[in-house]
Amino acid sequence: MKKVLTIAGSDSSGGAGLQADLKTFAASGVYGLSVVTGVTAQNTLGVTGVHPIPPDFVGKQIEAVFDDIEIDAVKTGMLSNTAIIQEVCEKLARFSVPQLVIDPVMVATSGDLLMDERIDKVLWTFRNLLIPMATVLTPNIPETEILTGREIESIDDMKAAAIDLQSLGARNVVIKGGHLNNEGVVVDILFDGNGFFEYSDRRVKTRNTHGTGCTFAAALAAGLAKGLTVHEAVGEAKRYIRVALENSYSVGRGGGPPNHFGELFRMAEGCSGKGQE
Ligand code: PXL
Repeated sequence: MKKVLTIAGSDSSGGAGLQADLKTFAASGVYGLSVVTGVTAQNTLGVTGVHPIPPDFVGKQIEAVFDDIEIDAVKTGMLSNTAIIQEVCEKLARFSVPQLVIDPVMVATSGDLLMDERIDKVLWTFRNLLIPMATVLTPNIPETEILTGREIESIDDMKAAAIDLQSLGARNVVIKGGHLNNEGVVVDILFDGNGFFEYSDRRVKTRNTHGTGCTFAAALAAGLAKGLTVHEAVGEAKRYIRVALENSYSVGRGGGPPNHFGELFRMAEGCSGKGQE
């Protein structure tokens, strides 16, 4: 069985972060491992606290995993400050990681900041240490705007930003277009350094989108671990997230998670089959 490690934060509401990653790995038929970078106190209404793990203990977890277990792919999520990012980069450089998906998480779906440092202070480390290690970098539009300083209002803007990000050293860049206001359609783009692929899909109408970014990146890492090409793994991750959104359900009073086992549990209680409004 392929083994995929997430290096991410805990979401107490279970829809995002490492909980989303581990559920996605299980649903994708790979063995999931987790290195915890921080703990969030949150529910479907918002984040009430972020408690980063001391960087050396993040490093200790990574060492413990790699000293014993052969890992086929790694996915990173919430890395809340410069010291944690530096520690993760240092350790990942030491152990050889065949496939590395970097989800440059900074802000939760609820709009709450997931860092305990100002974003402008961690930007250098993100751009110069972390991004150059990526097999695939998976920013959404707000993250792309922060990372590139560009305003993104069109697919052409997304493509220009993808070229910028790829020139920082990421081998492939997927920019997720969900935040762009395209009537009923979501277009994601992949730039592999040579050319662009566009993935166009109808928008699933649901407010249960908490953790979709984590889930997409985790599905992508699982696909790469299983030997899919980047292009195939992006397509497969998009299909997975669509089914998860179509079968999502509300677990609290705010936006719920996608249904990570959407394919298995289409009949889940409270599940409309089309994603709840
Ligand atoms: O979706 C971004 C994200 C990443 N990691 C953690 C989160 C969230 C969003 O809520 O809680 C731990």
